[in-house]
Amino acid sequence: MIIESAEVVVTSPDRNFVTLRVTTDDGLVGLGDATLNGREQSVVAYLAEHVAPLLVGRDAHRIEDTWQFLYRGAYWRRGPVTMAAISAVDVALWDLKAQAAGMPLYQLLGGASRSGLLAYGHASGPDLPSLFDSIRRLLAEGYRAIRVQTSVPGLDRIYGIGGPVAYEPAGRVAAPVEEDWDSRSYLRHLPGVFEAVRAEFGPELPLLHDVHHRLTPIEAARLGRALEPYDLFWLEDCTPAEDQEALRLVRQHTTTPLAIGEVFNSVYDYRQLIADRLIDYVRSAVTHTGGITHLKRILEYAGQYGIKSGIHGPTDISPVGMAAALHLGLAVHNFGIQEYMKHGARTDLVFEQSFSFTDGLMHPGSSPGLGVRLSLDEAGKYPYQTAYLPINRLKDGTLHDW
Ligand code: KDG
Ligand code: MG
Repeated sequence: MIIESAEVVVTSPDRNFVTLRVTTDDGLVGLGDATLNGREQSVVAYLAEHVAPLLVGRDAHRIEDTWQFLYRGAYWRRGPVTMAAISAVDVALWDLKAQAAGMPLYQLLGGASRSGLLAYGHASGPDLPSLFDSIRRLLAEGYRAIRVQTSVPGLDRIYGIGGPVAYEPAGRVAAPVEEDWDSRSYLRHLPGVFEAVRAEFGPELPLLHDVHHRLTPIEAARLGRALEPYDLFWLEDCTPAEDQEALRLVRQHTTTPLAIGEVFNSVYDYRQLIADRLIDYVRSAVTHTGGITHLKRILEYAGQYGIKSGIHGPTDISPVGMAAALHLGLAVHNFGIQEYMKHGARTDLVFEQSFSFTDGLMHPGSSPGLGVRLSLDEAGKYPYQTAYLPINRLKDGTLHDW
């Protein structure tokens, strides 16, 4: 199974996606998701200029060797752009190998460890009535676990809050939108929101919350403790993720489970967090952490410490990346939960998918490989559009984590 071509396809049906399309001499096509939200073109260039020419003529079966070749061979190891590019190659090769074997990919990863993957959806609203409506809509769609985000009185625009429909992380804008932040207002407001949600929806529903890296360690510790009565499934990204030591301080003060890692791209980002049991869930995306090969290693390492998966799955993970997450999640022993934000109708026409969402559980399907096909005709209708994630400023204009 020799690689004949590796082509990068950029399309923007409902948002930007970058897909690597690897074709072999036996006529198989493997797909990998290389989308890096708001920095898409950097991965396009990395793949097209530096990686695709090296893939042509290689044996597509040699997944581990290709991974090491791209990781070690670059000299400049790790980093989001490099690791997103390696992820795309890795997932495309797994897709090809499983297609060649005539099996859904999870079979090559050890087979199914469960019959379905518990998925959580995103509820949000500017006030309690609209937040409750958003939660009810997700429950009606079948979700059995819900992330709860809400506006904060006194702050005009904050990240991750949708209107009647789900929010989209990046705007199609020429420059980042500036949003507002004030940690004291947020810390005062949030516990009351969870108290109201528990009072309305009862004690059983798993509830999650994402802080988006916005608190100092001691503020995060205080929040974790204040939310303990509401029994969160997890508190995500409570402090800036690059500071692993910060989680130790949070951990000393609260038993609220902690999740982190959507901005990580290597096992080295997790080493202290896992070995010292400072977190409960690994939030990496297959698409940003070196693909199935590397995220599987991270999860196996985490599993030794009782830490589970919580693979990243917002809309900037394409259906290709989502399928990869589902195959891996179905196979690993220490699955925790899968994030699932549905894509728009145009995206579903560009990417034909075999994965399903039924009664709150996801399944990658039984098609050979990843089970996703890319329609070049549909993709060609939607050229790249400049898009950026927002930035966050305090009231005095200081740039803040978001
Ligand atoms: O690209 C950034 C988004 O994927 C991210 O902000 C979404 O925090 C997020 C989440 O947990 O899904
Ligand atoms: Mg997050």
